[in-house]
Amino acid sequence: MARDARSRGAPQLGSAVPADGFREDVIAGLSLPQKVLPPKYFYDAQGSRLFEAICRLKEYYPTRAELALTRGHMGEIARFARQRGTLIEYGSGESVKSQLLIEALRPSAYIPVDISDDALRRAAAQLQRRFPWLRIRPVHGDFSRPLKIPVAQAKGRRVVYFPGSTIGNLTPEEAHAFLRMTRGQVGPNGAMLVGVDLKKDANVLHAAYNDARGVTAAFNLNLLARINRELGGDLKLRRFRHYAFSNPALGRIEMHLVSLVPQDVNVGNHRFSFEAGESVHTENSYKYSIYGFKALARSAGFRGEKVWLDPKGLFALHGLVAA
Ligand code: SAH
Ligand code: AVI
Repeated sequence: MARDARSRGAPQLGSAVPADGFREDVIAGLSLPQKVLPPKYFYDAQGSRLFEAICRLKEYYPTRAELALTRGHMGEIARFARQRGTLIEYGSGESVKSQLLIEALRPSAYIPVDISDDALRRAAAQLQRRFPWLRIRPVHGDFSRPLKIPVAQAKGRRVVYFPGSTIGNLTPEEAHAFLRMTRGQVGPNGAMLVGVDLKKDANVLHAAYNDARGVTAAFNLNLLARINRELGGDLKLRRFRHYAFSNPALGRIEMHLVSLVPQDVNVGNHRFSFEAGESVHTENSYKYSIYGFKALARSAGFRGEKVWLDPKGLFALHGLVAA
């Protein structure tokens, strides 16, 4: 079903979101011995706004670091990606970094893909105002499943852009499958630019996911609020606490929501019991060494050709070419 965004100046939104799996995934995830909820459901309109607020927090370094490295190396990044091709961006959100890339690459088409209808619409309308010459083909879709991207009429080299270390929210196996899919999409002459957060001091990571103002906690808890809003749940947010910790052995930050009391919750006509201290695992955020990410990319059919770092060495942008 294509959603209509044909108000003046707004690019039309294509949709590749299959029949809503939110209810099924919530019921299945809360039925497991270790309860889980997939992080892709964070991003309803409220969740997207909260993520944008996280990006502006002093503790959350990845956005600033990636912006700094993109600005600092833009000439080289543009020579690597080449001008006037097709730019496909996954998890585009606000498309802030994309604006720098669009300015430098002058692509013949820009295809932002996002599960957040709200973020996609806002970004596409803003980009169209800023770049009236640009052909924008937004796709409302879920990249954790095979996706068809409308590149048929587009000319030039295909470059997939995946910034923000969103790849870190996938397990390494899911990241491998995702990279295989994009390798197929860019074709033999294509390339990929992937923003990847680097492994670092656990204290720096801890602060980034436990900010003093509680915005990350609100982002995490919004998932329960979304279940209440959309699935008729009766979860009491005050009975859960945000809990995020670094797990260096598994190379990731984990986010959980911990039940503060023994309780039963209802989602539609399903009931789930929580012990005091029991958690729902809501997100992993994997951090990769440069070598580790290149090895993952290689296993999916890419060759790591370039790596750009921010001045503090916190974050990496990988330039991959089809191997
Ligand atoms: N690229 C931006 C936003 C990163 S936040 C940045 O670098 O700041 C992650 C983005 O990915 C959000 O906009 C979210 O809606 C989107 N996203 C998360 N899981 C997704 C999925 N499975 N399919 C499509 N988009 C997804
Ligand atoms: C989108 N993604 C890369 C963010 C991250 O850092 O894993 C989401 C996030 N979760 C908590 N803070 C930010």
